[in-house]
Amino acid sequence: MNSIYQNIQTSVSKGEQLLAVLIDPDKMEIDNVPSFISKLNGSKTTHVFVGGSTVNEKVTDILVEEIKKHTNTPIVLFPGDTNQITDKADAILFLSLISGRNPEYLIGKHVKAVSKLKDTSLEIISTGYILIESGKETAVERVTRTKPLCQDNIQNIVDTAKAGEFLGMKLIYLEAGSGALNSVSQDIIASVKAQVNIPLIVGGGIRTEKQLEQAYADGANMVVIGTAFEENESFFEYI
Ligand code: 1GP
Repeated sequence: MNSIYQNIQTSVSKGEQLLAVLIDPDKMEIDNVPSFISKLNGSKTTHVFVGGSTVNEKVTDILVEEIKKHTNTPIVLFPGDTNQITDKADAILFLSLISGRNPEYLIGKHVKAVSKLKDTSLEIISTGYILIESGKETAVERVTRTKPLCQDNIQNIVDTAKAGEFLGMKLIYLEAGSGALNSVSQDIIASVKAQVNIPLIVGGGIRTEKQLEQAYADGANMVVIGTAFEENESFFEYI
């Protein structure tokens, strides 16, 4: 069976556009999962991401189990902390917050995760996670106690992404933060795409079909959307 990462690489080589719908366990009622996932199944969603900044123990496990009952779409953990690791998902983004300088989010949490991960069959996908300033303080900034990179210093963002690639990371994720006022700019996406040779994920503050199409046109291989679906499930009809 092809791995999720290999499938992403194949899609990228064919120029296919990938869409991940982010489900935050803190915001999704279990009873709402069947109807939400049935809309997701009828859309062009390619991946389900599950994760949040602050989620209580076991909640992710129960949610992923329920989602799995209703879809064959790959479920990828996008964890804010080690308590969101569950074997019921298919893969995990092993995120290192390379925009920040908090050792806990660069390597500390990862060491703590190993005892959990070694008992799972999760596919582990090393991901360089880059938080970019977006007009207001986001949960990622608050929880990780790191500062996002300035939108104006594009060279610094490109160099950070390139350093992630040189470190052997498999994906770069440009993150404006959930509910961001300003999504990652066109210049940033295009500049990173031009310099980096691994698949590029972009998320945060993307709320319209036009923004989604623009992000692909600028070079995003995968776009992540959470808030727009949380606020209005009929957004599935437009994608
Ligand atoms: C957040 O990039 C994701 O980590 C999605 O952001 O909720 O703003 O779509 P939104």
